[in-house]
Amino acid sequence: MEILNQIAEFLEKGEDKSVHDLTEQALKNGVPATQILNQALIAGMDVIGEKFRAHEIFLPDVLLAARAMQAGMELLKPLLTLAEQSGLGKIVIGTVKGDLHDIGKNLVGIMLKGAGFEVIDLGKDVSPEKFVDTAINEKAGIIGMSALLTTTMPVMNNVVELLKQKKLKDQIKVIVGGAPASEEFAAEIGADAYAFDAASAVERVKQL
Ligand code: B1M
Repeated sequence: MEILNQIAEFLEKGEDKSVHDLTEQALKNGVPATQILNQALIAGMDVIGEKFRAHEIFLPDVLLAARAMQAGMELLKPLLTLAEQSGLGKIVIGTVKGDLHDIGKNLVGIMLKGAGFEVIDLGKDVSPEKFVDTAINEKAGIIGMSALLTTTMPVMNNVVELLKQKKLKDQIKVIVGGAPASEEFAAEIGADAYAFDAASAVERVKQL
Protein backbone atom coordinates (compact mmCIF):
# COMPACT_ATOMS: atom_id res chain seq x y z
CA MET A 1 0.00 0.00 0.00
CA GLU A 2 1.52 3.30 -1.12
CA ILE A 3 0.74 5.30 2.02
CA LEU A 4 2.51 2.70 4.21
CA ASN A 5 5.64 2.96 2.05
CA GLN A 6 5.50 6.73 2.32
CA ILE A 7 5.24 6.62 6.11
CA ALA A 8 8.23 4.25 6.24
CA GLU A 9 10.24 6.54 3.95
CA PHE A 10 9.47 9.66 6.01
CA LEU A 11 10.38 7.75 9.18
CA GLU A 12 13.72 6.83 7.61
CA LYS A 13 14.29 10.53 6.84
CA GLY A 14 13.37 11.43 10.42
CA GLU A 15 10.49 13.67 9.37
CA ASP A 16 8.21 13.36 12.37
CA LYS A 17 5.52 15.77 11.20
CA SER A 18 5.05 13.94 7.90
CA VAL A 19 4.94 10.59 9.72
CA HIS A 20 2.32 12.00 12.08
CA ASP A 21 0.18 13.48 9.28
CA LEU A 22 0.35 10.43 7.03
CA THR A 23 -0.41 8.08 9.93
CA GLU A 24 -3.47 10.20 10.65
CA GLN A 25 -4.42 10.03 6.97
CA ALA A 26 -3.98 6.26 6.83
CA LEU A 27 -6.22 5.82 9.87
CA LYS A 28 -8.85 8.04 8.24
CA ASN A 29 -8.60 5.86 5.13
CA GLY A 30 -9.43 2.86 7.31
CA VAL A 31 -6.00 1.21 7.41
CA PRO A 32 -5.85 -0.89 10.63
CA ALA A 33 -3.52 0.42 13.36
CA THR A 34 -1.61 -2.87 13.54
CA GLN A 35 -0.94 -2.75 9.79
CA ILE A 36 0.44 0.80 10.04
CA LEU A 37 2.57 -0.27 12.98
CA ASN A 38 4.05 -3.37 11.34
CA GLN A 39 4.24 -2.41 7.68
CA ALA A 40 5.18 1.27 8.04
CA LEU A 41 6.69 2.18 11.42
CA ILE A 42 8.49 -1.04 12.33
CA ALA A 43 9.43 -1.65 8.68
CA GLY A 44 10.99 1.83 8.46
CA MET A 45 12.84 1.33 11.73
CA ASP A 46 14.23 -2.00 10.49
CA VAL A 47 15.76 -0.22 7.50
CA ILE A 48 17.28 2.36 9.86
CA GLY A 49 18.82 -0.47 11.91
CA GLU A 50 20.36 -2.05 8.80
CA LYS A 51 21.77 1.27 7.53
CA PHE A 52 23.18 2.09 10.97
CA ARG A 53 24.87 -1.31 11.13
CA ALA A 54 26.35 -0.72 7.66
CA HIS A 55 27.61 2.75 8.76
CA GLU A 56 25.52 4.38 6.04
CA ILE A 57 23.86 6.61 8.63
CA PHE A 58 24.87 7.83 12.09
CA LEU A 59 23.44 8.18 15.58
CA PRO A 60 21.68 11.55 15.04
CA ASP A 61 19.82 9.99 12.09
CA VAL A 62 18.70 7.11 14.32
CA LEU A 63 17.51 9.57 16.98
CA LEU A 64 15.47 11.49 14.41
CA ALA A 65 13.94 8.25 13.12
CA ALA A 66 13.08 7.23 16.69
CA ARG A 67 11.36 10.59 17.21
CA ALA A 68 9.41 10.11 14.00
CA MET A 69 8.41 6.62 15.12
CA GLN A 70 7.08 8.05 18.40
CA ALA A 71 5.05 10.62 16.43
CA GLY A 72 3.25 7.82 14.63
CA MET A 73 2.94 5.63 17.70
CA GLU A 74 1.23 8.41 19.67
CA LEU A 75 -1.68 8.21 17.22
CA LEU A 76 -1.83 4.42 17.22
CA LYS A 77 -1.54 4.05 20.99
CA PRO A 78 -5.21 4.73 21.89
CA LEU A 79 -6.32 2.26 19.24
CA LEU A 80 -3.94 -0.46 20.36
CA THR A 81 -4.87 0.01 24.03
CA LEU A 82 -8.65 -0.22 23.66
CA ALA A 83 -8.85 -2.73 26.50
CA GLU A 84 -10.53 -5.96 25.49
CA GLN A 85 -10.93 -7.09 29.08
CA SER A 86 -9.49 -6.18 32.45
CA GLY A 87 -8.36 -7.77 35.68
CA LEU A 88 -5.89 -10.14 34.06
CA GLY A 89 -3.11 -9.23 36.47
CA LYS A 90 -0.24 -6.88 37.10
CA ILE A 91 3.10 -6.77 35.31
CA VAL A 92 6.17 -4.60 35.91
CA ILE A 93 8.06 -3.77 32.73
CA GLY A 94 11.18 -1.82 31.86
CA THR A 95 14.35 -1.63 29.81
CA VAL A 96 17.33 -2.92 31.78
CA LYS A 97 20.09 -0.84 33.38
CA GLY A 98 22.50 0.71 30.90
CA ASP A 99 20.05 0.44 28.02
CA LEU A 100 18.14 3.43 26.66
CA HIS A 101 16.16 1.68 23.90
CA ASP A 102 12.52 1.96 24.85
CA ILE A 103 10.47 1.92 21.65
CA GLY A 104 9.95 -1.86 21.65
CA LYS A 105 9.33 -1.93 25.41
CA ASN A 106 6.72 0.82 25.03
CA LEU A 107 5.04 -1.20 22.33
CA VAL A 108 4.96 -4.28 24.54
CA GLY A 109 3.39 -2.14 27.30
CA ILE A 110 0.74 -0.78 24.94
CA MET A 111 -0.22 -4.26 23.74
CA LEU A 112 -0.33 -5.68 27.27
CA LYS A 113 -2.59 -2.83 28.42
CA GLY A 114 -4.74 -3.44 25.36
CA ALA A 115 -5.08 -7.07 26.36
CA GLY A 116 -6.29 -6.06 29.84
CA PHE A 117 -3.16 -6.25 32.01
CA GLU A 118 -2.28 -3.59 34.56
CA VAL A 119 1.15 -2.41 33.44
CA ILE A 120 3.65 -0.63 35.67
CA ASP A 121 6.24 0.81 33.30
CA LEU A 122 9.51 1.68 35.04
CA GLY A 123 10.94 3.23 31.88
CA LYS A 124 14.52 2.65 30.75
CA ASP A 125 17.87 2.16 32.52
CA VAL A 126 16.15 0.20 35.29
CA SER A 127 18.28 -1.49 37.97
CA PRO A 128 17.64 -5.10 39.08
CA GLU A 129 16.71 -3.84 42.56
CA LYS A 130 14.08 -1.50 41.15
CA PHE A 131 12.49 -4.29 39.09
CA VAL A 132 12.33 -6.63 42.07
CA ASP A 133 11.35 -4.06 44.74
CA THR A 134 8.55 -2.69 42.56
CA ALA A 135 7.20 -6.16 41.84
CA ILE A 136 7.18 -6.90 45.59
CA ASN A 137 5.62 -3.57 46.64
CA GLU A 138 3.02 -3.62 43.88
CA LYS A 139 2.28 -7.33 44.32
CA ALA A 140 2.91 -7.89 40.62
CA GLY A 141 3.15 -11.50 39.50
CA ILE A 142 5.38 -10.87 36.49
CA ILE A 143 8.50 -8.87 35.60
CA GLY A 144 9.02 -8.11 31.90
CA MET A 145 12.44 -6.94 30.77
CA SER A 146 13.63 -5.51 27.50
CA ALA A 147 17.25 -5.22 26.30
CA LEU A 148 18.47 -4.18 22.87
CA LEU A 149 22.20 -4.33 23.50
CA THR A 150 24.27 -7.47 23.85
CA THR A 151 26.17 -5.64 26.61
CA THR A 152 23.04 -5.08 28.73
CA MET A 153 21.55 -8.57 28.39
CA PRO A 154 23.42 -9.86 31.49
CA VAL A 155 21.35 -7.47 33.64
CA MET A 156 18.39 -9.77 32.98
CA ASN A 157 20.36 -12.56 34.61
CA ASN A 158 21.01 -10.32 37.62
CA VAL A 159 17.27 -9.85 38.10
CA VAL A 160 16.65 -13.60 38.03
CA GLU A 161 19.50 -14.11 40.53
CA LEU A 162 18.08 -11.42 42.82
CA LEU A 163 14.68 -13.14 42.77
CA LYS A 164 16.39 -16.42 43.67
CA GLN A 165 18.28 -14.74 46.53
CA LYS A 166 15.02 -13.37 47.91
CA LYS A 167 13.36 -16.78 47.42
CA LEU A 168 10.77 -15.23 45.12
CA LYS A 169 11.66 -17.05 41.92
CA ASP A 170 8.54 -19.24 42.08
CA GLN A 171 6.12 -16.43 42.92
CA ILE A 172 7.32 -13.80 40.45
CA LYS A 173 7.62 -14.94 36.83
CA VAL A 174 10.08 -13.37 34.41
CA ILE A 175 9.66 -12.72 30.70
CA VAL A 176 12.47 -11.30 28.55
CA GLY A 177 12.56 -9.79 25.08
CA GLY A 178 14.44 -7.48 22.73
CA ALA A 179 16.43 -8.08 19.57
CA PRO A 180 19.46 -9.92 21.07
CA ALA A 181 17.37 -12.13 23.40
CA SER A 182 16.18 -15.61 22.42
CA GLU A 183 14.48 -18.74 23.76
CA GLU A 184 17.92 -20.21 24.45
CA PHE A 185 19.07 -17.14 26.34
CA ALA A 186 15.87 -17.10 28.43
CA ALA A 187 16.35 -20.77 29.32
CA GLU A 188 20.02 -20.22 30.10
CA ILE A 189 19.35 -17.50 32.68
CA GLY A 190 16.29 -19.24 34.14
CA ALA A 191 13.66 -16.79 32.85
CA ASP A 192 10.15 -18.23 32.53
CA ALA A 193 9.48 -16.97 29.01
CA TYR A 194 10.85 -15.20 25.95
CA ALA A 195 8.83 -13.28 23.40
CA PHE A 196 9.97 -12.31 19.93
CA ASP A 197 7.58 -9.37 19.50
CA ALA A 198 4.84 -7.44 21.27
CA ALA A 199 2.00 -9.68 20.07
CA SER A 200 3.72 -12.86 21.24
CA ALA A 201 4.62 -11.11 24.51
CA VAL A 202 0.89 -10.83 25.24
CA GLU A 203 0.41 -14.54 24.53
CA ARG A 204 3.33 -15.58 26.70
CA VAL A 205 2.27 -13.30 29.57
CA LYS A 206 -1.25 -14.76 29.42
CA GLN A 207 0.29 -18.24 29.70
CA LEU A 208 2.39 -17.22 32.69
CO1 B1M B 1 20.57 1.74 19.12
N1 B1M B 1 21.38 0.00 18.72
N2 B1M B 1 22.16 2.27 20.10
N3 B1M B 1 19.64 3.41 19.38
N4 B1M B 1 19.27 1.11 17.92
C1 B1M B 1 20.54 -1.00 18.06
C2 B1M B 1 19.84 -1.89 19.08
C3 B1M B 1 21.61 -1.80 17.17
C4 B1M B 1 21.21 -3.25 16.86
C5 B1M B 1 21.88 -0.99 15.89
C6 B1M B 1 22.85 -1.66 14.96
O1 B1M B 1 24.02 -1.72 15.21
N5 B1M B 1 22.37 -2.15 13.86
C7 B1M B 1 22.89 -1.69 18.09
C8 B1M B 1 23.07 -2.80 19.11
C9 B1M B 1 24.18 -3.76 18.75
C10 B1M B 1 24.32 -4.83 19.76
O2 B1M B 1 24.38 -4.65 20.94
N6 B1M B 1 24.35 -6.04 19.24
C11 B1M B 1 22.66 -0.33 18.74
C12 B1M B 1 23.69 0.45 19.32
C13 B1M B 1 25.10 -0.06 19.15
C14 B1M B 1 23.43 1.65 20.03
C15 B1M B 1 24.42 2.55 20.74
C16 B1M B 1 25.50 1.82 21.57
C17 B1M B 1 25.05 3.46 19.67
C18 B1M B 1 26.17 4.36 20.14
O3 B1M B 1 26.00 5.14 21.04
N7 B1M B 1 27.29 4.21 19.49
C19 B1M B 1 23.51 3.42 21.65
C20 B1M B 1 23.29 2.76 23.01
C21 B1M B 1 22.57 3.68 23.98
C22 B1M B 1 22.14 2.91 25.23
O4 B1M B 1 21.13 2.24 25.20
N8 B1M B 1 22.92 2.98 26.28
C23 B1M B 1 22.24 3.39 20.86
C24 B1M B 1 21.28 4.42 20.89
C25 B1M B 1 20.11 4.42 20.17
C26 B1M B 1 19.14 5.61 20.14
C27 B1M B 1 19.02 6.33 21.50
C28 B1M B 1 19.66 6.59 19.11
C29 B1M B 1 17.83 4.95 19.60
C30 B1M B 1 16.85 4.48 20.71
C31 B1M B 1 15.72 5.47 20.93
C32 B1M B 1 14.67 4.90 21.85
O5 B1M B 1 14.48 3.71 21.99
N9 B1M B 1 13.97 5.81 22.46
C33 B1M B 1 18.38 3.69 18.93
C34 B1M B 1 17.63 2.91 18.01
C35 B1M B 1 16.30 3.49 17.56
C36 B1M B 1 18.12 1.67 17.50
C37 B1M B 1 17.51 0.75 16.39
C38 B1M B 1 17.85 1.39 15.06
C39 B1M B 1 16.01 0.48 16.44
C40 B1M B 1 15.49 -0.07 17.77
C41 B1M B 1 13.98 0.01 17.75
O6 B1M B 1 13.38 0.89 18.36
N10 B1M B 1 13.36 -0.88 16.95
C42 B1M B 1 18.29 -0.62 16.66
C43 B1M B 1 18.46 -1.47 15.41
C44 B1M B 1 17.40 -2.56 15.34
O7 B1M B 1 16.94 -3.07 16.34
N11 B1M B 1 17.03 -2.89 14.15
C45 B1M B 1 19.45 -0.17 17.44
C46 B1M B 1 11.90 -0.90 16.77
C47 B1M B 1 11.25 -1.67 17.93
C48 B1M B 1 9.74 -1.73 17.71
O8 B1M B 1 11.76 -2.98 17.92
O9 B1M B 1 13.07 -2.63 20.08
O10 B1M B 1 13.39 -4.75 18.71
P1 B1M B 1 12.50 -3.67 19.18
O11 B1M B 1 11.29 -4.32 20.01
C49 B1M B 1 10.53 -5.40 19.49
C50 B1M B 1 11.07 -6.77 19.89
O12 B1M B 1 12.46 -6.80 20.14
C51 B1M B 1 10.24 -7.17 21.05
O13 B1M B 1 8.98 -6.57 20.78
C52 B1M B 1 9.19 -5.30 20.17
C53 B1M B 1 8.03 -5.00 19.27
O14 B1M B 1 7.85 -5.98 18.28
N12 B1M B 1 10.58 -6.77 22.41
C54 B1M B 1 10.08 -7.46 23.48
C55 B1M B 1 11.31 -5.73 22.88
N13 B1M B 1 11.30 -5.73 24.19
C56 B1M B 1 10.55 -6.77 24.61
C57 B1M B 1 10.21 -7.22 25.89
C58 B1M B 1 9.40 -8.35 25.99
C59 B1M B 1 8.98 -9.03 24.85
C60 B1M B 1 9.29 -8.59 23.59
O15 B1M B 1 9.01 -8.86 27.15
C61 B1M B 1 9.14 -8.10 28.31
